[in-house]
Amino acid sequence: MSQNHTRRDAETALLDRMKTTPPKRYGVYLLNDDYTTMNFVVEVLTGIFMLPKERAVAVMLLVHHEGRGLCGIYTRDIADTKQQQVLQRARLEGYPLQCIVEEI
Ligand code: TYC
Repeated sequence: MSQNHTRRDAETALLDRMKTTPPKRYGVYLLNDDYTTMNFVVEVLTGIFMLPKERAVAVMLLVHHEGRGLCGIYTRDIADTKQQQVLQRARLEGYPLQCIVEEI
């Protein structure tokens, strides 16, 4: 019984915190390299980050010229999933494309 109480108290405290504390946000970035094709990067940006074609081309060119570029901002789990999707798709196609997650 007292164990149940303790667990319930902990759950209530967690729910209270979730109500009042916004989740941390994480940016997912693509990094430039010399081998991944521009077309593949645009496909990643439209297919995984759901950017419209024109924005995907703009982000791809930003990465190409500046070395890195922000693809989207998410909670931790979604950012990590997007990163894994990018890396898996790139490796399947034989590209060295790199993708990183950083807390904003
Ligand atoms: N630099 C690559 C090329 O000239 C294109 C590229 C853009 C690669 C963005 C990776 O994240 C990247 N083919």
